[in-house]
Amino acid sequence: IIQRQWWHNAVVYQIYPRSFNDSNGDGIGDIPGIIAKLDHIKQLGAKIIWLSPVFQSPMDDNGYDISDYCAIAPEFGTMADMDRLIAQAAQRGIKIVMDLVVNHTSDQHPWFIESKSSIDNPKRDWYIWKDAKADGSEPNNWESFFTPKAWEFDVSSEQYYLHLFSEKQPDLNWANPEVRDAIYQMMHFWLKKGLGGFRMDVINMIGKPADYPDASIFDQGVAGWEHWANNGLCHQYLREMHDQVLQHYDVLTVGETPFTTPLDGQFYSNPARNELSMIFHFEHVSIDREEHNAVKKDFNLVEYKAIMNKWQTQLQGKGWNSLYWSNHDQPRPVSRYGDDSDALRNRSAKMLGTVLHMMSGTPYVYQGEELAMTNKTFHAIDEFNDLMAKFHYQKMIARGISETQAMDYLNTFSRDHARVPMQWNAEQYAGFSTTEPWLAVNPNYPNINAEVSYADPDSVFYHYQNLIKLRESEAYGDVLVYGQFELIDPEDAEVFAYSRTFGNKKILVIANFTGAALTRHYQAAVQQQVVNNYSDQVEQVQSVLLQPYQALVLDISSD
Ligand code: ISL
Ligand code: CA
Repeated sequence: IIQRQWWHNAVVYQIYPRSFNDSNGDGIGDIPGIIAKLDHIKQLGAKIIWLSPVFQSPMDDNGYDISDYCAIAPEFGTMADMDRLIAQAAQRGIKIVMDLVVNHTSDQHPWFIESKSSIDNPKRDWYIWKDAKADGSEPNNWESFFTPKAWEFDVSSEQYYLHLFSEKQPDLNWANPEVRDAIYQMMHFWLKKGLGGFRMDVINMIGKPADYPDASIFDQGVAGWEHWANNGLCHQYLREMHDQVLQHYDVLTVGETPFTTPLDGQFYSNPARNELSMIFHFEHVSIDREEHNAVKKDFNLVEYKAIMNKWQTQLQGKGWNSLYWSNHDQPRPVSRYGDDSDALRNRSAKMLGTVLHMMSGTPYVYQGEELAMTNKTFHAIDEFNDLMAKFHYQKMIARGISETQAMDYLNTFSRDHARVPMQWNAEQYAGFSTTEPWLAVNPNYPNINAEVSYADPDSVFYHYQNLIKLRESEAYGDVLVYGQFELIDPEDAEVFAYSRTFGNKKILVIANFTGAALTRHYQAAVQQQVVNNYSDQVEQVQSVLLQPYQALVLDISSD
């Protein structure tokens, strides 16, 4: 068994500050607004908050474009507010994890302004500047996540700079030791305030090969990733970061890492390698779409189970998993994997929470997931705020897809589904703000909100509270946190069943992923029912009738 860490049995609650709670009536969520709602998170039971960026930013990508790492964006508050948030959270036993966005900065960061000012500026080499090819074209054929090409031409200095995201998010040059040192100093500045750690934005992209070769793989996402994702340089920089910074603090670090396999997962999270605590992989959120091409695919439970199975088993004792259904970049899980109709919304949301929280790893809950908030219907492209929605829309239209089909894709996958305001109560603007919010609320807020959830003992909120408690419990903590995972019936396309074993303790998780009643047969003697999202008592599983979206956790220990 791996050495115990404080973040092993804790649950992380993610806050997207712009959309959480507006304290001063300007329509934008802010830090005092978060402080006012800390008891919501405490009541839920999460011990860690991951705060999406609150740093000074022109907000081209809502804060993932930072212009000063050591200042708070005025619309979110002040440094004093941030210090107060850390202290107020600590009083409730909650640690704050901040977002470390250091693959790129904003083009308004003073470092980039200097770097751009001339070819011989001392900061020129802090970013990635290259000459055009002989024919005047881009230095190589890499693509960007948010624009067609990863290179932007600067007319005044006649060179291109690299941006894997928007042209307002130039990539830092990690090959330059001065850049790395500046980032490490900045990390000390924040960690000294008593942070619980960092979520590291696209941290697996910081290593760029010195020769900037052309991409040759074009059908698996953003062209170029074979060169800049998960390479040896990235691991070397992370070990240096650990040595210079992280080893001095007892913190949680989670790398956001698209294009990773379980072997990469071991490389990043095996404690002996001194890199990160854990990573977010993207395999399960890539089943139902080709994101880069904005193409929908069918969700397939067999594939989902195979993915989870390989991560669960291959990291067992060799690393650590993070577990998530959603975040600020993903649609709402109940709409995506469950059924968001009035009849089955709560049922299916509880089922999804149950299967996730009973697996091995650190679970993440994205704001509103505990209320089973749903996707919203957008009626026209200009209702979206997100730059990625606009880019994907243009891509689809250019490919000859109808406006209706393009809107259908975005109504399924847009990042804005996660970013509409948090639904607190049935008052105007969902209690999020006293004025028109920056992104319009989902009209279903009178029925789906925190106040309604608190008042209903059978709500998704209390179900999540119970799941979170179980991980910390005397009876089931160890088996849930450290138990061996075993997938049952990999080919069953309707039911996800698995067991977890730790010493004599064994639990069985059974979840119906469909809206139909099904009968299944398992060889196990039920000692006790631990979780059930229906009110029946399950005493045997030799032949068990599963109601639509039913989820069961059963103690099947043999002693
Ligand atoms: O948004 C995505 C999934 O729908 C991804 O393709 C995303 O762009 C990628 O995972 C990187 O995401 C992170 O970095 C981006 C930022 O826009 C995202 O919000 C952030 O999570 C650039 O900083
Ligand atoms: Ca505000």
